Amino acid sequence: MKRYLLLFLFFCSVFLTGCGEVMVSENLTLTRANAPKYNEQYITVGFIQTGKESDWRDANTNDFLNTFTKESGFNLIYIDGNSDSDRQRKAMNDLIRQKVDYIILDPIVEDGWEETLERAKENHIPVIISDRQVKADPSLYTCWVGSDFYSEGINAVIWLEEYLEQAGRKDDPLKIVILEGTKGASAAIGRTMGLQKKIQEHPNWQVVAQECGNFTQGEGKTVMEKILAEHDDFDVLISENDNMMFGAMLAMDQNEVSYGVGGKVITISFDALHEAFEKMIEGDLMASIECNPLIASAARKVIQQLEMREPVDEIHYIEESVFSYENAAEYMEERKY
Ligand code: GZL
Repeated sequence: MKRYLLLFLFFCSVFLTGCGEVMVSENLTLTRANAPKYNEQYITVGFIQTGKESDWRDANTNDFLNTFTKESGFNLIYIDGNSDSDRQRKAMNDLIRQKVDYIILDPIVEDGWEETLERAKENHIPVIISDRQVKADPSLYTCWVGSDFYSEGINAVIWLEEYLEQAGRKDDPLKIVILEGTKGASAAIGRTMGLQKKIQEHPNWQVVAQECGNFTQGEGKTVMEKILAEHDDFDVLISENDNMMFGAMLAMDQNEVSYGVGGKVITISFDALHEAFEKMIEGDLMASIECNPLIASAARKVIQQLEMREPVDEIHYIEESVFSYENAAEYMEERKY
């Protein structure tokens, strides 16, 4: 009973300001009746991040660090997975041994999580999957919070179809290059499936190269240099995140391949970072499909529901849009990452 009274007081004293910051009145911090084994005052959350592979990832990490604060009643243990799945699994086992209250996992790749998730369940530690997904029995984790990657891929091609229609090029044959994200990552799997589903609706469109750039700018440049050595004539470049596109642009500059508005190659990427907005306003990038990294408040809401013993949905999609060189300037000011 004390637990609910304390949580009730917490919610009464807590109000949302601005984009979701949570202010707690000075004289009350979140205190729990049967508090975890250490740090009596706070809900202890272990957050296992993929790494630092992209600007999107940095924005996602910062969002968690700024959301799960001591002021809002949380003790956050942040773990950088360093782009290494084995390191992520080891970290999860450590958090289980520490008997944290909750684990939030952003899995680099979908495979290899059954055993660790089973161990968390055996130790009664709820696991929230954030951003990327796992290939595991859904009963082993509480829920998933993230983006609909398949729809992102579909929406990229819908934008391309609309652009070509307006340009009077609806029936043009097209040669398409695709830079894929990390192999096995649900963001890459979903986007690629969505892209392929829509591209195959156009018999005169051909994917002439499809290479993995691992979501990083450096590999985007390296892979694009290799593609340019083999293909000097293609019409569309679709990159599964902005950072790989930025690297590919450097490679196209070095090879004097024109791109963007008025250029030879139509450029489309995913994430919609601040730098992508700058490049869309310049006309170098023609469209970026938003993938919203600001997921932490949705994950915190799930934990607060669990604390109140409320039912929790299994899937939580984050709202997202499509931006282009035509509307980037209009939205630039309000962007948060
Ligand atoms: C998508 C996320 C992807 C981003 C990349 O939700 O997992 O990983 O699109 C990031 O920028 O590296």
